Amino acid sequence: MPTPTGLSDEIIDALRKARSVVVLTGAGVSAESGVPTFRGQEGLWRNYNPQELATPEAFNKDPTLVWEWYDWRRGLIAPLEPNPAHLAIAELEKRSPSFLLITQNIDGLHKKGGSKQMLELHGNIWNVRCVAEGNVTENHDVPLQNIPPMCSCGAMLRPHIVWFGESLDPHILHQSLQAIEACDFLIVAGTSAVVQPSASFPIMARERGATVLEVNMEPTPISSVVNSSLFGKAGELLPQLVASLG
Ligand code: BJW
Repeated sequence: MPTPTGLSDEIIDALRKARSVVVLTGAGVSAESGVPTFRGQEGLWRNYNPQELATPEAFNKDPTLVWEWYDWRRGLIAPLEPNPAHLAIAELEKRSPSFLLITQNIDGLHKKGGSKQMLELHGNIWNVRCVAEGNVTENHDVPLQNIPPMCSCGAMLRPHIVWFGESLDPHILHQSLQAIEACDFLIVAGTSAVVQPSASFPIMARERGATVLEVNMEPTPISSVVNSSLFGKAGELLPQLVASLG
């Protein structure tokens, strides 16, 4: 397998020697599996901008509309399989003395691809939460039997997903920050790096002295911060990167 163009021996060596590796992923890592990216054109549903639907205000105003959007997305995602990017990340986990995957993705494909040490920063599309009691359960119905789905207590269920303006799970955020502060190599793959707080993770890791490598189709706001950027498909570059470790 060829070494990715633009990847220096120094970066490969730093990854080989790293004691603690963190990978931060975004929607671009699932794009080659067929999951529409959040900000790409193919993610549009009935001409709604996802940023208008992924808010507590949108859900409070029209839970049926928001659930119809999620029902559509669950139907899209259900038959999809992990791609070589997911598999390369799972392989890197096996080779690293200490490893954490922090994903912004809600599609569950990393787990399907074999990743184990993993935090889902923005939740999971297959989990639902009771709006009254707050308890989280798995729901794999495709399509949903009722929209909106209801809890046995009589209250409505909502997707267990972090929407704009909502706080991340403090425990997951704390664990993520600890790993970012302790890592010596961070790979940031397939994210536009505009959503906080995860957009700050590469900056924090750089400030702590970690080597930061970006993998994306195009430059992002963090391209000027990282040690190196590889531009191309994550499903091609990440397997090449892992293979180059020998
Ligand atoms: C490929 C590829 C291939 C394609 N190979 N690459 C500080 C300043 C300003 C604002 C804020 C701030 N702190 C908080 C905020 C507000 C807000 C925020 O960040 N807004 C910004 C947009 C400005 N953040 C929040 O509200 C967060 N909450 C929070 O911080 O609470 C405290 C607080 C609140 C308010 C104010 C201050 C503090 C919560 C954020 C939750 C985000 N949730 C979402 C929606 C989930 C719903 C759902 O999906 O159903 O999560 S937003 C959406 O963006 C989704 C994603 O996980 C997330 C990141 O997107 P991602 O993954 O980067 O995808 P894309 O589509 O943007 O990019 C894809 C990339 O892949 C592109 O770069 C392509 O080039 C690339 N690509 N194919 C490699 N094959």
